[in-house]
Amino acid sequence: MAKQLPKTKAVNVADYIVERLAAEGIDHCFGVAGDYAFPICDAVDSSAKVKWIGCANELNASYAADGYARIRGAAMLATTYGVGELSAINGVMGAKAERSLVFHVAGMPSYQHQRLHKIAHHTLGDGVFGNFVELSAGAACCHAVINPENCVVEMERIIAEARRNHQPAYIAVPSDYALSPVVSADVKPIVPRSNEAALQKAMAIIAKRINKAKSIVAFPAFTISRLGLQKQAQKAIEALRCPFVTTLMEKCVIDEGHPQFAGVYAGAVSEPKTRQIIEGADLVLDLGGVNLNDITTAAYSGQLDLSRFVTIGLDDVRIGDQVIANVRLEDILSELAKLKPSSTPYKGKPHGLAPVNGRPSDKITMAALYPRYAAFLRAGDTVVLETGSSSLGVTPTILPDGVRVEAQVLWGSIGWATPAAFGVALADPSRRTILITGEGSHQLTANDVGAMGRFGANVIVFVLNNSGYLIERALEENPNWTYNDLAPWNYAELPKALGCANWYTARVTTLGELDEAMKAARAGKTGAYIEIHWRQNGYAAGSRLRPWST
Ligand SMILES: Cc1ncc(C[n+]2csc(CCOP(=O)(O)OP(=O)(O)O)c2C)c(N)n1
Ligand SMILES: [Mg+2]
Repeated sequence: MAKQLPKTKAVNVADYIVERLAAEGIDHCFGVAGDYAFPICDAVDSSAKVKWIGCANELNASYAADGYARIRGAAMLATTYGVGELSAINGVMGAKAERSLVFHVAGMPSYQHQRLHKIAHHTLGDGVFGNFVELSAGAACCHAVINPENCVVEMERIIAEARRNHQPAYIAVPSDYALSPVVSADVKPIVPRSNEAALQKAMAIIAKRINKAKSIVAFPAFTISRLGLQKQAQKAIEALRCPFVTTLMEKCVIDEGHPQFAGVYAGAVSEPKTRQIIEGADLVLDLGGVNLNDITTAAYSGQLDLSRFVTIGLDDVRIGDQVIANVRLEDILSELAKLKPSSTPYKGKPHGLAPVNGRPSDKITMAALYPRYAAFLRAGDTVVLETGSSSLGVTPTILPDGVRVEAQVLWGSIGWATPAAFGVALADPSRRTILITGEGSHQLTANDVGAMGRFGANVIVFVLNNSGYLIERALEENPNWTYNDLAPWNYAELPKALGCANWYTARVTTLGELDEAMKAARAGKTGAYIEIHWRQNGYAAGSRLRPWST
């Protein structure tokens, strides 16, 4: 259905922007208010379509918007000039790295004051007003400084460009222009589409490569879930009948119980069979542009031959040195789904869940914790994983079908997962959101557990309290550097202090207590917060030791 643009008659710029973003399927706006942004905040607060979600700070708001965008396809973030938008840059830049579409709307000082070079608060006191636009624009794939005349046209341009790249867009709005009536313009929404001839050309080359290949493997990328193309990717892979392999960034993008699933590829630390399937394949069909970074390849180990790749990006297809532009990933997937190769479908060995082990009186070990997470999770859950030992431990664990996983593997900014889980929970309340975080990461952004309570986001939070930055201790020759220590918070008391009414909370040290707490958390209708206490007697140093797996 064609998108309806908002009516422009007697509408001010701020209202128009909010209405236009609502038409992109956005019904929440994460942010922190500020005077330059008041017109934007007012427009959201008075909108029947978009709800204001005040966060504790702009960094949290940007992470929450990223989480929301991953589920809904796009999100809105509102900040004030300089002090607000700069605090959000890490989160917006992470969204850019990880291809999550956040519309970052920032209120600027008025055009009047800009024109007169006034010395104003939240500036460097130099009468210059372009300093921060450049910085915030650097965290986006496109940007616009809005005025009443360009508003309608510029909004279409940046929405189309942000959709094409699936990355953030930055929209700066001077506070007086925000309140001026928008000037109408005759434009239509631009929907990114494949060029038909380019699509046919790309498909002919791909089909030829498929027919020639003795062995094919599909490599669905994280972008598949960012764009909401999981079903289309699965259909394509089923039509291809080949095995598929994922990296840590695509954990559970298609169910791990799928018969064609051939395991998680992580360079030299992959299962030998998984490694052989992908490294030995004649043709690797990269669906969406996999990110072969140091984390996903376990420090660039393994031997992937990139000359055997056909890479289907969001907007182009690359085969060796040949690039075919203007071809959309979703169109290639639906073309692939029509193929009928003659081979029998690949059928891997079933990947079952690890058995739950240990006695109720036993202290919690990581070897006993991960199978418990897997047993706890069920279809319809979305798990948000934080960077640190937890994500390294959970990602190799097979999880049940129907579980969705979100992690920030490439950008890896600790503190991301707590607000991201909040955004994920608001984006789809029909699913249960589970946050798994280390306590060190949690300390960066834990204040927005309060926002979870305030806005009824019933997240189940697991905080692993292991006395500091365990992952860093493991990477260091000296595990006892004091910079890996933390203030010893009473984590399980946070929800109460942060105003989360009736949340279930527990602090557990034995497996029996953990099992009880998991049961109670699952049964509850409110949020839940479980602090898992884990201690090791002395820390083993050296990256070859993996304390998170014992
Ligand atoms: C914003 C940011 N600052 C610093 C780091 C470096 N860093 C990576 S993991 C980590 C420690 C995580 O500790 P915790 O959350 O307690 O997890 P653990 O490994 O102890 O389970 C740090 C400081 C980072 N990735 N991001
Ligand atoms: Mg820790």
